[in-house]
Amino acid sequence: MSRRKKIYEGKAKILFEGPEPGTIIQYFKDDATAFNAQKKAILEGKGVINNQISGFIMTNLNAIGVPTHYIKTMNMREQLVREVEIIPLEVVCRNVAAGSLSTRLGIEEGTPLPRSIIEFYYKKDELNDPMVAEEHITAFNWASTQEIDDIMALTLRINDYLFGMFGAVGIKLVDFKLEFGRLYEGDMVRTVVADEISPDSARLWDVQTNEKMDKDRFRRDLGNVTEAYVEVARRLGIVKQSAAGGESVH
Ligand code: ADP
Ligand code: AIR
Ligand code: ASP
Repeated sequence: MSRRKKIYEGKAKILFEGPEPGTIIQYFKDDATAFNAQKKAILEGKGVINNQISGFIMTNLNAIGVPTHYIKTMNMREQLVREVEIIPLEVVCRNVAAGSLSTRLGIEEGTPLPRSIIEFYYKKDELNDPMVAEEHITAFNWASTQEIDDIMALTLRINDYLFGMFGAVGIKLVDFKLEFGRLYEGDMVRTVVADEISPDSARLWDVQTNEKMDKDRFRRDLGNVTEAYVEVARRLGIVKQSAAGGESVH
């Protein structure tokens, strides 16, 4: 396992060369970071659960015809994905006011938004991922107008699908972040969903109690972070037991 070539180590994942050209292995670490890695911790088991949740969601997206980088889950912490050229944007979709939107616009957390809102952030840690407009994206050639159109259409489809999927198990999809990449297939380039979709990259609230079941538990020192992620996986039917009963991933 350790003889594979490491391509990149990020804050939450490591990328290794995959078995075939054009593939890579995403290894999910237990590291948690927030506020651009100013706050750090190891949350035992987080990587395992995010690997399972993200694999589950990507499988479902592939099944409904939303193209993603995901090929298959290899083991508890690793998944095989297609290598893409990452478009340097963090695409955030929001249904309910929270986090930076609440801070920036003075809208109380939990206020439903009149419609789903898509925002773009320039993926640049040194700059703290600043929010940008389409004008910046096209002027600086981070993505073409066509790619922005594809990204917006895919993001809205994903939001519709995930909102329903989480809603069915009593979870409100408040907001989430997506990354997209360019998948080169011969002369063709396709825009596909990359990275991960997990409680690290989404805000998930219990519908009944509004209890947070996502990375805000870590950001805001609410405790029981991994336990909340396991509960998300349990409700989605990915793990069988509750955290207290000792989960089993299948
Ligand atoms: P970060 O780089 O922000 O610290 P991670 O620790 O999650 O984040 O590292 C994963 C990195 O892999 C991210 O930079 C992400 O953009 C990149 N990535 C995700 N999916 C793919 C893919 N299919 N091909 C190439 N790079 C990818
Ligand atoms: N996000 C943005 N950058 C990294 C991540 N994980 C996610 C957050 C939240 C949404 O994007 O986890 O679900 C909006 O974040 P914020 O901080 O802009 O309110
Ligand atoms: N993951 C990013 C970081 O490490 C941003 C965040 O989720 O707060 O800072």
